[in-house]
Amino acid sequence: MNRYSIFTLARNALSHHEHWQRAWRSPEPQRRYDVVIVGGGGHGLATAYYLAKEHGVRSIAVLERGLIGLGNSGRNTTIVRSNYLWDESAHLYEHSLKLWEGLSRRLNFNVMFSQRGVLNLAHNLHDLRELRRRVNANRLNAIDSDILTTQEVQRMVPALNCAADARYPVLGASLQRRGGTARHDAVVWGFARAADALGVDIIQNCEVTAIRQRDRRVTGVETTRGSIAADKLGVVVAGHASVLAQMAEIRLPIESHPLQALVSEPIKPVLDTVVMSNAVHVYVSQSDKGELVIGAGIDAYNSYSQRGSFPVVEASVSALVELFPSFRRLKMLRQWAGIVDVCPDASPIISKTPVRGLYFNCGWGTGGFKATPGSGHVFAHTIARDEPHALNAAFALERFTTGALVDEHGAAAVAH
Ligand code: FAD
Ligand code: PYC
Repeated sequence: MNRYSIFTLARNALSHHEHWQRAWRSPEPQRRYDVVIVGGGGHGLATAYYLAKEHGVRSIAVLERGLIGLGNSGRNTTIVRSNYLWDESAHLYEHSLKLWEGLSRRLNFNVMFSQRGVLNLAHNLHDLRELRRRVNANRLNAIDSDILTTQEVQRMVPALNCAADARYPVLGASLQRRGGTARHDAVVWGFARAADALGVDIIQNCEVTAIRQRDRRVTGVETTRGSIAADKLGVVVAGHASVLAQMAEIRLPIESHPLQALVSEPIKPVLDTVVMSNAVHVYVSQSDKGELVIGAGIDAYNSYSQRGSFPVVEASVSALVELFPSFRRLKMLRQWAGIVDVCPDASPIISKTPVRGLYFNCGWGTGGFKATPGSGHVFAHTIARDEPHALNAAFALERFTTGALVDEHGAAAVAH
């Protein structure tokens, strides 16, 4: 912390929380920008930051229909890891994990990245074989990944029921020690502040209602705050990607589903790692506040409502208390959902489109938080150079016509 930050902190501590300097400006939209990013989640803000920082683009706006970070970026369970099966995904997510490792320093904002490790449990021989296969693939990509025995898992997570007669016996687990969690709001705020400092206009309460194009070249957008012209348009709207694509007469191979999470009342430290079970569709970690952060698989139906249905939560909590019998007595504090956009191969789309100057970044489904810095980094490259970064070339729209899918259903961690 530098001298300026110490004095600022002391002044704010004594100020009764009044007259704080805004972390980012609230400018009126200009009539024209070189690049407009639609969507003020972590991915959109990271894209704008890297466009300004690494590609020298000086005229950028991020348009957000509500307040930044209130989409999936502020609704997720914050798990970060890079242990994906296929080389293409492993390289992309590992690029992101490396950026996470220096992010607080780079943004001068504590994103509370905590490398507490991520465990994936095996409950039968097939699970174990599948995890071994992934661990071996990870190691070939120089990604840290281990298989733990039942005893090692029990030592690491004493509260987990590893008894041989458990409803879901634990035959072992994979562990990525460099994986963990980060504070989701801080990631959004950190990128917003850093992008703003580089001159990016972050415009909230500004919904894009139409995409303008001439001769299949983008010319700008219509918004609830007027028309804005742009040479290039990057769309990063998570659960609403299909809606924006339709505005440009493009059809994406995406389905939108609710994905739910919930937290318990806060308790003393009981779990210092992340535990996931793909087979029983539940995962859990403990936040710094002491709440257990619990998640489920997607709700199977398509919807744009950020709610989700009770049976999904009920099934996940039933599985959780089988795995952690002592959690039975906890009260749940709150539940919520986000809308996730899922591709047929459970991999993202980071791509140019048939409309020149129009780029889409979407389809992260249940797993895009971990990709926030990496996604922004390669998407900025794609937009600035009008060609994919080497790390996102495999994630172009063309794969749905060539058939070169990157099937990550096994590593996606949450059932869909
Ligand atoms: P968002 O944060 O949703 O941002 C998109 C923004 O676009 C929104 O703010 C929205 O308001 C805006 N927008 C939409 N339409 C318009 C429009 N017409 N005009 C202007 N703005 C518009 N991933 C992990 O890696 N680990 C996890 O543990 C994890 N857990 C999850 C748990 C839950 C319950 C959910 C819902 C998701 C989880 N995810 C997880 C997935 C992750 O949250 C997302 O992949 C990621 O946050 C997407 O970020 P984003 O910036 O693309 O989207
Ligand atoms: O992608 O690791 C993940 C994840 C965990 C919970 C939701 N997504």
